[in-house]
Amino acid sequence: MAKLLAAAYTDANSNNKFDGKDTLIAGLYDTDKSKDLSIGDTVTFGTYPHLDGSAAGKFQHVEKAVTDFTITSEPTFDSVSVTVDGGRVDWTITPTSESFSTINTEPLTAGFESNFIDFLDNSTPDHIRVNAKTDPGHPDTAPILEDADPTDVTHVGDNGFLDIFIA
Ligand SMILES: [Ca+2]
Ligand SMILES: [Ca+2]
Ligand SMILES: [Ca+2]
Ligand SMILES: [Ca+2]
Repeated sequence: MAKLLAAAYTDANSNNKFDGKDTLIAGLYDTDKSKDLSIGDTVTFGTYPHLDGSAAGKFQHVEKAVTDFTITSEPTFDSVSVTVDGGRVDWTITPTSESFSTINTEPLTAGFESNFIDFLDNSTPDHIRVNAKTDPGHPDTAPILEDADPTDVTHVGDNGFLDIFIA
């Protein structure tokens, strides 16, 4: 099994670790076994959640090869961004948020295909956006627009609908 380099997942068993009980949103795997992120690695798409962590839909593309990438590793911004056919996929951790995005880069339809943000500091309500783009992940649902209720005490801090792992 190729090494996992980054993952966005729903932490179904609430242990803050990606394991067999969890649901993969999208993972980045060291397919060429170079031991680091390189051209030739692979994005594996999975399913995406609602804000309450329940299943919302599925990315219809299963895998995409990495054709370019950017790694940013700073104390306040830890991010992996890869280019695949039809767009870009980003995993990001900051001291105040975790986020995952799939971004369509076709000239006529450019923009977020999906965007999931878990704010850890309660500065902004957690939110999910899924749009009807067909790349890079190809969501199988109608567009989704969910914002956590700022008064909902179950939606403060680090929530399990989205956790980000960066190796
Ligand atoms: Ca887990
Ligand atoms: Ca590699
Ligand atoms: Ca949160
Ligand atoms: Ca989280």
